[in-house]
Formats: sequence, structure tokens, C-alpha cells
Amino acid sequence: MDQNDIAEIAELIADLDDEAAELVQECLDAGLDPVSVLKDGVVKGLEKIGQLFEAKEYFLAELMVGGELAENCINIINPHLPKSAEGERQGVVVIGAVSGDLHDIGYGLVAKQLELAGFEVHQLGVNVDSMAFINAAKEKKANIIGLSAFLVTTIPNCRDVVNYVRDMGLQDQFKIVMGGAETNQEKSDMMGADGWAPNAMEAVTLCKNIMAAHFGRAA
Ligand code: B12
Repeated sequence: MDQNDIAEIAELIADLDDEAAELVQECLDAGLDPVSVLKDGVVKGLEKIGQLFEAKEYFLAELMVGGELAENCINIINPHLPKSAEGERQGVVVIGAVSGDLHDIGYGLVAKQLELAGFEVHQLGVNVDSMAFINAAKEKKANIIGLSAFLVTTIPNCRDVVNYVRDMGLQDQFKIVMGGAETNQEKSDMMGADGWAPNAMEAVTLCKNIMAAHFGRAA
């Protein structure tokens, strides 16, 4: 088995074919890199579904089936992902999808990678009210609040959380990072967030850098 089989996973997911999950298992059993199976297989497949949706070849039903299929595949891959070598505990993160947003696959991957890198992570779910992020951050004594937004209509809700944190004078206590399909560094800067990352791997680097710069942890 090789990289072609991983590319085939992306095709099967884009075709909404259940056999994707079996091929994921076979690739892992054959010793292929689980990070590549995730990134070049499952996430690529979801990207293709997004393109088909945009081209009006797929509709909401297909997005839902594709989302479920991807989640099944991710559950198979998760136990195989490599743990960070460092034993030292990193900071505490609360993370979820902002108000109005139901996309949880992306931030779920971020949460998993952060956990593997030694962070204590609390997943707050989807459609999380702006104040609920802050209340959870207080309750869990978090260092970082992670906001996930996938829709042009929900991205502005990230700004609410940033503003509430500032208005409450909590900006030194909680640092805010954001991400999600339709976000970018520019939007993050514009909203006053403390950082943005395009994917789960870079989210780990971002959060580690924030811990080093603001909470005195080794980077
Ligand atoms: C699957 C899917 C769904 C599923 C979600 C299932 C689930 N359990 O999550 C369902 C069916 C619910 C859905 C619904 C809708 N969706 Co949808 N969906 C998708 C799709 C195909 C994949 C999303 C996904 O999970 N990708 C996989 C992950 C891994 O994505 P990722 O971006 O690579 O994730 C990384 C980064 O974003 C980053 N990251 C993510 N979160 C965070 C957080 C932090 C703190 C950090 C640092 C980083 C970070 O790290 C992640 C991991 O590496 C996308 C297409 C796309 N290109 O994204 C459309 C897409 C996001 N959806 C879209 C739309 C329009 C909708 C609907 C409005 C459709 C409708 N007519 O009802 C609804 C809205 C529902 C709602 N209120 O949220 C549009 C958004 C367009 C826009 N400009 O706003 C997209 C882009 C499709 C398209 N091309 O048109 N969707």
C-alpha cells in the first residue's frame, strides 16, 4: 500500500462511499503515516466535498453524509496519531465553534493535536454563545480560548468574544486564537485575536508560542 491508496481515501470520501473507513484501517494496518492518512486522505476528501457543494453538484444532505463519514474515519485514525515527545504539561485550552456554527470536525482535530502535544483541552461543542467561552475559560482556569468559525456569517462572532474579554479586563488572563475554513490571518488581526492558524499542526505551534510569550512556558 502506498500514497495512491491514501489519495483513494480522499476520492472515496468525496464519493460518499463507506469503503473509505475500511481503506483507512487497511492503510494504518499497512504502516502508512497516520498524519498523511488524515491530511492527504480524509481532510482532502472533505475539501473535495466542499468544492462539489460550491459547484452545486452536492447539497446539504451530501455535506452531512460526508461529515459523518469523515468523522468515522477520524475516530479510526486518532489512536494512531503520534504523541508529542515532551513530557512537560502545556497550558489549558477551551475550544469550540462560535455561536451559529455547527462545524465541529476542524476544531475537533485541533483539540486532539493539542492534547497529544500535552495541553489540557476542554471541548465546548458547537454553537457556543460568546459569553459561554469566557465562563468556561474562567471555570477551567484556561490560558487560551480557541474559536472555530467556518461560515462568513459566523466569523464576526469571534469579534464578540475578543471584545467581551477586553471589556471585562481579562485580556492578560486569556489569549484568544481562531481558525476555520473561511478565516485567515488578516481577519484574525482585524478582530483583535491573539493568533490564527490554518490547521491543527500549526495551531499547536501557535499555542505553544503563546504559552512561551505570555505565560512563561518553554517554547
Ligand atoms: C462537512 C461540512 C459541513 C457539515 C459539518 C459536519 C461537522 N460535524 O462538522 C454540515 C452538514 C453540518 C455543514 C453545514 C453547513 N455548511 Co458546511 N461544510 C462542510 C465542509 C465540506 C467540510 C468542513 C470540514 O469539516 N472540513 C475539514 C476540516 C478538517 O477543515 P479544515 O478547515 O481543514 O480544519 C482545519 C482549520 O480550519 C483549522 N481550524 C479549525 N478550527 C480551528 C480553531 C482554532 C482555534 C484554530 C487555531 C484552528 C482551527 O484546523 C483544522 C484542522 O487542521 C466545508 C468545506 C470546506 N472547504 O471546509 C463546508 C463549508 C464550510 N460549509 C458551508 C456551508 C455554506 C454550510 C451551510 C450553510 C449549508 C446550508 N445550506 O445549510 C451549513 C451551515 C451549518 C452551520 N450553521 O454551521 C460553506 C461555507 C461557505 C461560507 N463562505 O460561509 C463551506 C466552505 C462549503 C462551500 N465550499 O461552500 N457543513
